[in-house]
Amino acid sequence: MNEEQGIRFLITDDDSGRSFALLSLALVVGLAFHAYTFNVTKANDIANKYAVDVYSIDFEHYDVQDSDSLLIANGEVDVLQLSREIMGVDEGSLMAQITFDVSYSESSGQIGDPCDEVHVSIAPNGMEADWQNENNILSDSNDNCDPMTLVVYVYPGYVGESSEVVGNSAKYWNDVWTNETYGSGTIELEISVETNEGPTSFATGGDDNEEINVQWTVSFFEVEIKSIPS
Ligand SMILES: [Ca+2]
Ligand SMILES: [Ca+2]
Repeated sequence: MNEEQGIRFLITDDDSGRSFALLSLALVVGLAFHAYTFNVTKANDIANKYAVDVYSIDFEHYDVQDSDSLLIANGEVDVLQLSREIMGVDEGSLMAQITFDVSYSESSGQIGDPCDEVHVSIAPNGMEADWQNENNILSDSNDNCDPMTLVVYVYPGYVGESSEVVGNSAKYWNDVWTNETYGSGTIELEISVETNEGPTSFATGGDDNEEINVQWTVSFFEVEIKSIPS
């Protein structure tokens, strides 16, 4: 007896009224069970599907700092290079930002010798950095001995503030914040000097160079990513 025959048998049974009622009851119970299992098991599936993990992202930052002094002749250009290797930091160090503080004063020692003109610039290449960042300061010039500061943001999106993120995996967020590519390569600071001679320069051999001091500060960070229990 197949299912169809079974149903027909029940319906066409002598006591068809009661059998039909039993069949209807069976169908109702079956549907109710189906609805129950759907609602309970599917609700869990749906909840799991849309449950999102929350992660805390914490940064710790440290600076590496040093300075150089360059004597640059009139009309000459000198280049200061900086890289992880030159700084002596680990290849995997995560670099956030580089700052060059450039300062000078007339170093000829001649009375009345005015400040020279100094131009500093960073070419947006050589190092993998956030060159499109609008807060970068890539060039400046002065002829009044005022200090100048150039800044390059290296790791895109890094502001150094702890945050909580929703979704994805711990590995995903770890990959986002441990990309060692940023900061790889060598950054070059170009410095050029045009001297302005003083009134007594002709008698003392002239003002044919300038001493430029560059202090560089490189900010690095470490990241810790933790899953926040829901
Ligand atoms: Ca001068
Ligand atoms: Ca000078």
